Amino acid sequence: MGKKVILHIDMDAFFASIEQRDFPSYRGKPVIVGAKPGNRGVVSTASYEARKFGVHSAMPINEAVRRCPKGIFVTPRMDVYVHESHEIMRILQTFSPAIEQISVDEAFVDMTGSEKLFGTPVNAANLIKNKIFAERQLTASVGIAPNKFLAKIGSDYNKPNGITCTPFKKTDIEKWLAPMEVRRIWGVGQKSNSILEGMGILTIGNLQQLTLEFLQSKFGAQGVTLFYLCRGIDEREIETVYHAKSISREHTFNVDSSDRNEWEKMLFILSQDVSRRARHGNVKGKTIVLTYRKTDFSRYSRRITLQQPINIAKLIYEHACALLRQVKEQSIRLIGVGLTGFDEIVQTSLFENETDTKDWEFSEQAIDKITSRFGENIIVKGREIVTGKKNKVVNKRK
Ligand code: TTP
Ligand code: MG
Repeated sequence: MGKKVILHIDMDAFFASIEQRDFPSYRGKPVIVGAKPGNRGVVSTASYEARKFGVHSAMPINEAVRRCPKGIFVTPRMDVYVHESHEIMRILQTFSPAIEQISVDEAFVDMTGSEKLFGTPVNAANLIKNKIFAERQLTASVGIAPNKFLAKIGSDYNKPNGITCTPFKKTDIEKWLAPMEVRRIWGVGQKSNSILEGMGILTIGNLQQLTLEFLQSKFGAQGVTLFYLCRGIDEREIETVYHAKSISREHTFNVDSSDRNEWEKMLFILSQDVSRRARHGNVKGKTIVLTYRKTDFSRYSRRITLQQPINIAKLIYEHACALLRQVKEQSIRLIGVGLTGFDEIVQTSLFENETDTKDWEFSEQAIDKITSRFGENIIVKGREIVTGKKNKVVNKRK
């Protein structure tokens, strides 16, 4: 059986690069996107110029001011970033149908067997980077590997604007991974990392010395995963929308948010994204799931199951808002919405006015078509106009 060719694409300093693209006076300068200086919030991301001063994601914003007093501090424009994310995913879809988006600025693309179309994997990676740059004026880094785990390490290996092809042979892979820090392993959180550190396990090479039995006794199921990942063995498939059992999107607020209006606004953006992906995958779901994380990081979800499966953003949003009204929390850290229950089609309609639903479905499909031709910002929906954030971008496009 031939090896797979998996690419992991990760945009460089994503939010900051968009700001530098849209505001030319920021280019070549330290740009820090995040909470307003003077507040207790954190840095979302920093341009590579700002990183030279030691500024990085999740750092308290006031520490960033101390380290980089001449930095340009910018408040995030989430709706612009989410739309940019869609544009990039749309470009990736022109290279392969097997795409798995894993965050706002990164995705796996399965390029196995595409050599006739796009040449060698390195050539394909260059084509992808060039297309993103030509259409969106943004740079990305790409990892090329036989699996998802190695591809993700690869994209981070030579950032920004780099391409890294990891080894493909077992012994070379183990050697390549050995000197890397354990925290590079995707899924090793701070807790496991500090346990491992306490045991003197600092590198992936150290981890490779431990037996399966030992790792399992220390970490349970995660120990088994660690045993394989530290050797670069990862059998996970690309989970496209077509194979997924659910489609969801979450957002972590920079600081705990107690503003219900902000929660709803974020749900609106997230619902549109979930809806678009469901329409793209030609699926409808009966269950809408609202997820939130309390300020102590504990995670909760509420769900509603309809009689009729849907994929319309307006309905996903309305049901998510109804679920949100049942949440009595004062302040939350994360909010998300998901659609699931794809395969059970029920004949009866929940909606009194079936035509109304069909109209929305039709209108949202039309929006998909228009945006895929002219770009995301050509159309703004009610809620975005009300919030007023989009107007500048829309005018620019007109
Ligand atoms: P990343 O891909 O982790 O970071 P990045 O794209 O800014 O920089 P690079 O990949 O070149 O290292 O995250 C993507 C975006 O997600 C980032 O631009 C801002 C946002 N983000 C946060 O808001 N908070 C965080 O703690 C992190 C890590 C990212
Ligand atoms: Mg990135």
